[in-house]
Amino acid sequence: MDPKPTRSQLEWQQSELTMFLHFGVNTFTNREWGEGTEDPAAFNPSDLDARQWVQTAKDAGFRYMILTAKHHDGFCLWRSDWTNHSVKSSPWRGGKGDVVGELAQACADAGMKLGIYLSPWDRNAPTYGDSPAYNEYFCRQLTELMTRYGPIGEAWFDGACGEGPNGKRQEYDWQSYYAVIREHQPDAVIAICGPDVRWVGNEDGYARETEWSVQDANPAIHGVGGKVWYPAECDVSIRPGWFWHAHEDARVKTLPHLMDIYYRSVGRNSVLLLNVPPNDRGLFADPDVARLGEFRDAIDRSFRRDVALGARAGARSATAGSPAACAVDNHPETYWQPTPGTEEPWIELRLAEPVSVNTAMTQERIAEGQHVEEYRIDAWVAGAWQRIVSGTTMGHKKLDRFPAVRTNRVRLTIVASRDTPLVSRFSLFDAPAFED
Ligand code: FUL
Repeated sequence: MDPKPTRSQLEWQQSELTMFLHFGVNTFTNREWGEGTEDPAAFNPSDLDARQWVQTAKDAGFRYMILTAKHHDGFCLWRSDWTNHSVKSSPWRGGKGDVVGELAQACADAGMKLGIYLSPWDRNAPTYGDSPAYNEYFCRQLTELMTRYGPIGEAWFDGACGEGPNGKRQEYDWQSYYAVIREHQPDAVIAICGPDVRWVGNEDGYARETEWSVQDANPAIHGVGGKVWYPAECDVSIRPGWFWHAHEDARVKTLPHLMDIYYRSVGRNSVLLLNVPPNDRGLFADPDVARLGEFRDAIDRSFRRDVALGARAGARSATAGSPAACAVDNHPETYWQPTPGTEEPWIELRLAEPVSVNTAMTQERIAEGQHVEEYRIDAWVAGAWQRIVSGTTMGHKKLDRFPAVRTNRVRLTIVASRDTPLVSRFSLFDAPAFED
């Protein structure tokens, strides 16, 4: 079997950049994990404007925004019918406010996809630890979130639980949670403790050098064995903490750090989920907004000029209708396909004149699966081939940085592949360096 993405997984992977918003009582109590005993009156942002969040995210090129509708402390940012531990009991908007609703509206107006983080671990719910009763509570809350706010693009289930060995033990009924989402939001991807999107395994924003979207199924999550399409998501905060803290206004990650994260997440076949926490006014703080602007500008400057675009392209072998030129034509739908069975197929680009390059972008047509296991890139320098990249997986997007070379001939060789490789893009750039 050759697993392929669903339409929703494909759209999600192609979006590349997702924004995370950690916001709630912790924003006002200066904590990372609330205890569940906080007074809802603590939640009182003075100038909350979800349109500012969405506009900032959109300007920076993000396509999804995931809000912590409920974090571990159990406080709900929407008007749940099943608890009073929510915005209903806060002075914000006179107890009439709904943060999820305001964000949903701002997203709908801007063409942004909305995602929901709903923490399974709940330190406030009295039923937590009484497994069936809490599972029912969780499903009811999930149903509200999946039915009241229009289309939901992603549901995010955190695996964290800090109860410890003597704490409450809750058996989550994951399959019933998934059923609620599939029923009401069949196009949503279910992430982390979910079957559609996999946690990359760290909170630094870094994927591995070799990152397969094809994985062994987890029977508890997928209900089946064998291989499944299960792409990685890299979550990381723009600040040290997930929630806003005034003293971290001066500790927003530097541009070089963010660019390193970009290359090692988006550039390694993963989606980057970057957390930007609104402050106690209910706005993104100025340093974060400024950094996001620089981040967008840096990405644009890096990938503005693809020197391979439209280059004369030849191939060791190609199937009819899928010549090498399809990898350099700027059409994501077309691809170079070698004749099946060709050993170490390659494409070679001839540029009009020698240029300096230091970055390569390669992409597979993942709608048909992920196949490339090993590849290399060589450049013709001073009369000989010089190895500039040795890579493993490609997937949706692979970015490789290397010491600059001046060349007018570059060759991409697929050394090993699980099936016939379909290369939709081979691009070369002279990207600026970003260093602290
Ligand atoms: C973790 C949580 O415990 C953190 O507070 C944060 O929400 C992060 C994204 O996931 O598991």
